[in-house]
Amino acid sequence: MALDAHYQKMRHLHLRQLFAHDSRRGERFAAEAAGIYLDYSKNHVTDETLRLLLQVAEDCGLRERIDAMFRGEKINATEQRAVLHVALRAPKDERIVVDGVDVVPAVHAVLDRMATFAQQVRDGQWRGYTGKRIRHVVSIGIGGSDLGPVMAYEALRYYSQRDMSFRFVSNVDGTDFTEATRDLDPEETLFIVCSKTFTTLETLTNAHAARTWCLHRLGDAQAVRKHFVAVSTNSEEVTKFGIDTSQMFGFWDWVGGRYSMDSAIGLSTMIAIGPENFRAMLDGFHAMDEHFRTTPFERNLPVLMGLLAVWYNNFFEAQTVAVLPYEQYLKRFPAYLQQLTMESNGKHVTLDGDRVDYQTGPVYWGEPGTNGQHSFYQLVHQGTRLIPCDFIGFCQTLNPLGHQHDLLMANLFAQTEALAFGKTLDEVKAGGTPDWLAPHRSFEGNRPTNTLLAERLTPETLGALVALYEHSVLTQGTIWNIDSFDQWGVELGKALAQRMIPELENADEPLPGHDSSTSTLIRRYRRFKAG
Ligand code: G6Q
Repeated sequence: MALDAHYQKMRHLHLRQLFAHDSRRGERFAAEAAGIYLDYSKNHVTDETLRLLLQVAEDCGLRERIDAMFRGEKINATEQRAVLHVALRAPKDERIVVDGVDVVPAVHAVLDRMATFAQQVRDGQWRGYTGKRIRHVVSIGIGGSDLGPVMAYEALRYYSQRDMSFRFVSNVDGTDFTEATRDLDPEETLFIVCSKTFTTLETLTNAHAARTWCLHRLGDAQAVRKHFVAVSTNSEEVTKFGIDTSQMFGFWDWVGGRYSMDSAIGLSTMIAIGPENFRAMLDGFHAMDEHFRTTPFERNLPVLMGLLAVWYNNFFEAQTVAVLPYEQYLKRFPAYLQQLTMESNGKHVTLDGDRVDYQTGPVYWGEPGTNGQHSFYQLVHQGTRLIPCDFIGFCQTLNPLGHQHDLLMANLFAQTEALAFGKTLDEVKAGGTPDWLAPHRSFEGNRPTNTLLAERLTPETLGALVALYEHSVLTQGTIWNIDSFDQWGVELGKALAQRMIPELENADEPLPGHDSSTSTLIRRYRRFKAG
């Protein structure tokens, strides 16, 4: 393949050479959309690389797949479902048809109901069972029904209603629920139980714990009506739990868990930042959707980022991608992206059911800057592995404090510069470092980075940023010919634990069929669990 031959040439080229060769490289290898500026010049690419990568995108049918997704076709083949998170942010006058039904009116009907409810909670019209104002919102969910809301709340905390507190409970570890609620007054607490299926062990267990906690204080089962709402696609299970469907906010099977933070799963976000800001976030998502759908691939941010990820993954054999936001509010963004990227593209079978003979999704990880600089950046700068990094920064801070924002951004720009250009042995020696120490103090550089720069962290920017990664994931998955929208590995975990629970709870021998390691561990756990 032409890209293989091209890679053989590129692998010997240093970023220093690429920049020396073209004084306008920094301006040329950049693109902008929906308020996000992407500088991808510090990557191992030339015009020829891009031409070849874009050709791969064409050959793999990326155009057709994008169009199929926006048309509501069932591109989640293994679950036979449409993939329509883009419909969640479609304006009212758009038409997106699934199985003969335009889904846009239903999306807006739910958004309107959410807005009414969110407003009632925010302004104190919705009161607890004893008449007290709701001051605390606890969202219970896990995976796709948790990571998005947590990330969005943290990211947009600046815009949140400050006289309310927002907590998130996900882990079945009782510590999570206990710590989240220990200082809360049940009379002032609203639980939002978020579960697409409403059968997930962790969420249902925590929801029952919440119910007990609430009723223990409020006494009357009627109180549930004032202190619990549900977000789900499964009205039957919601009713069984004891939440009236009039207090349920729905969504649809064409919204994947990890693509659902802008559906009703985002109810806690809407209560925190208000309906207007929530709609602004949806506008940001939509602006990036439109960019992705309509812009030629050579200027298309998600396509470019997706192709770069493929380039490093499949040619440079990079195993991971680091995401490094220089913005404290985005501290949970890497965790959110881990699910989005790794649950989507952690697949080893093609859409046709064959085992792949190439690498698919890389490991995503990261921490906010500048903290990471004082820990793992060492390996990024001087380790033996190639780790492409996405740096994310904003020109304006939401919290001006002296000149701290300049300090923050100086660090971001300096890191990407150092990673690309390094410091040669000669430069180090010229600075007076003795010969024996110079190898330790020199930096090869040539480490690739993307820089994403936006004006200011707003609900719109956050929406655009998330959509950017969502569509980059689709781009990568299309080239690898995998289903980015199923998650059979997660389903396996759900089934396995269910089978084992009784074995831990009763005193009999572990059931036959376990390996010797697992049965020994079960026996040991049972022996010591009573303390
Ligand atoms: C996401 C996954 C998974 C899911 C959770 C929670 O894409 O499917 O993370 O979101 O397992 O599932 P429920 O929302 O059904 O409780």
